[in-house]
Amino acid sequence: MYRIGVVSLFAELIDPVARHGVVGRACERGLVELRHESPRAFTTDRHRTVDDRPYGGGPGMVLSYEPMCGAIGALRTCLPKDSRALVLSARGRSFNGALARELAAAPGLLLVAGRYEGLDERIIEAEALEEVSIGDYVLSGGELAAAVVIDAVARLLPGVLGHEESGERDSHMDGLLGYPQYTRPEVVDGMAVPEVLLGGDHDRIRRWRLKHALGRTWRKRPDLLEARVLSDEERELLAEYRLEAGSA
Ligand code: 9WO
Repeated sequence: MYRIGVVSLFAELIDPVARHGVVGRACERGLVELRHESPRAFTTDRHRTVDDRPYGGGPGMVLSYEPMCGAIGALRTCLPKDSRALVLSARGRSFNGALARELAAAPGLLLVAGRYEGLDERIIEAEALEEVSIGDYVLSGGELAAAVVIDAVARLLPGVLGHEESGERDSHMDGLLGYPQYTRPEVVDGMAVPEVLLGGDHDRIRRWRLKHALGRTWRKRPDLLEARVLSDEERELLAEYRLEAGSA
């Protein structure tokens, strides 16, 4: 079982991740366990205070050390040793497929989602949290970023994606953008499904899908192609795509 612990102020943004779709089914099947702790549960004052004004002045509030470290410590007791511990932050390491695979290979995962102006820096130091960003923008909090990481990592865990859900994706299409998908009706508003997909020639369909995955990647994310060694077949299919697109 892959154990995930999340510290945040808003469980209502995290819990739904464990109730729906691929992650929900993985939790039901006991492949993934998702636990949440709020720093509010680790406050000692009457008002259950979790934040305070920043030293040095400035706008907003900062999440305080003791409640956050209390929540982190409580989750660490439920997580395997050597679990990765991340704080979701716009200034962090970019989250991508490689990092998702690294996290999926760990024994467990602790995610800390901040709010307001952020966490007291000593939390990050004392808990040796790795800062991770899902993109160059500022959100209202780290919870939605945590949900993204949970979903991307859970899909990579053994047994989570069934054969049909993985769509029999050929592993060699990994690292490429997806190919076009179609479903019924065969013709709608004068637009027909490509005839190759209507037949039963599986190798012809595979080649068509690979060609369009390569072509789309070339158009929209050429950087992904640069990072990839193309097979002879892939080079030939991409050349064919570019010829048809008039950009050879
Ligand atoms: C709040 C704020 C208020 C007034 C002026 C500037 C301000 N900056 C912030 C801010 O950055 N708050 C962060 C909210 C504190 C940490 C949690 N939050 C967060 C995480 N926003 N965006 C992310 C995030 C996480 C992962 N990947 C991209 C963005």
